[in-house]
Amino acid sequence: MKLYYTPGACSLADHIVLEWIGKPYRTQRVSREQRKAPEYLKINPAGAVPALEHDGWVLTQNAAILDFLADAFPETGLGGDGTPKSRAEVNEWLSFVNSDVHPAFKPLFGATAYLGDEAVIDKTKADARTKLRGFFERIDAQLAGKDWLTGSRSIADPYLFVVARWAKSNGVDLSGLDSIERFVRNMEQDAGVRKALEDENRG
Ligand SMILES: N[C@@H](CCC(=O)N[C@@H](CS)C(=O)NCC(=O)O)C(=O)O
Repeated sequence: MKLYYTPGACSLADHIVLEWIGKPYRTQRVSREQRKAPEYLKINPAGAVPALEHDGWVLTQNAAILDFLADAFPETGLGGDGTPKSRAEVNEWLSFVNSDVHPAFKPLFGATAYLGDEAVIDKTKADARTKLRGFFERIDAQLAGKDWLTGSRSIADPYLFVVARWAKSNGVDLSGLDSIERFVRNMEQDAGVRKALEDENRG
């Protein structure tokens, strides 16, 4: 398996999951510029990471890749305990992070620059931070008394780790959200997380 990633991007979630699975895999770093180059557009026409290559097959879309990894290695328990209910709960939180929380960062990552008016752009950023605070409050409530989003380690957790890091580096107020702070601290101590971060920092 080969993961195409950009350091610190949402592909870090897949990188951590590959570490947790513990089977051989390779990575290829893709810079912001390389993501839009013809060579990479053949891998992912969206010009985005992550992409996963496996036996000559290319899979894109983060949720699909994480689901694939969980289903291909059920012994890891990363897709739940094998019951439909548990699988659905994992997907519930994965979907929340992938399709609600992740896109809410877009104004903070420059998606509203086309507006060309600093005051209006700042307003879209402030609105994004408010919206994200609300999302993280829901996540904090879910994590109360738990180490993992669904109670046991799953593919949703490393994605949460990624967006919590983005929140910290983009001025989203996480004050008082103690369960998220604890979750991030625990993840930072995790051997697989540390290995993935070291690999991405090294390049
Ligand atoms: N819907 C895609 C979005 C992936 C995405 O937004 N990736 C970001 C990095 S976190 C990226 O590569 N953005 C570059 C771009 O979309 O131009 C997925 O879930 O895989």
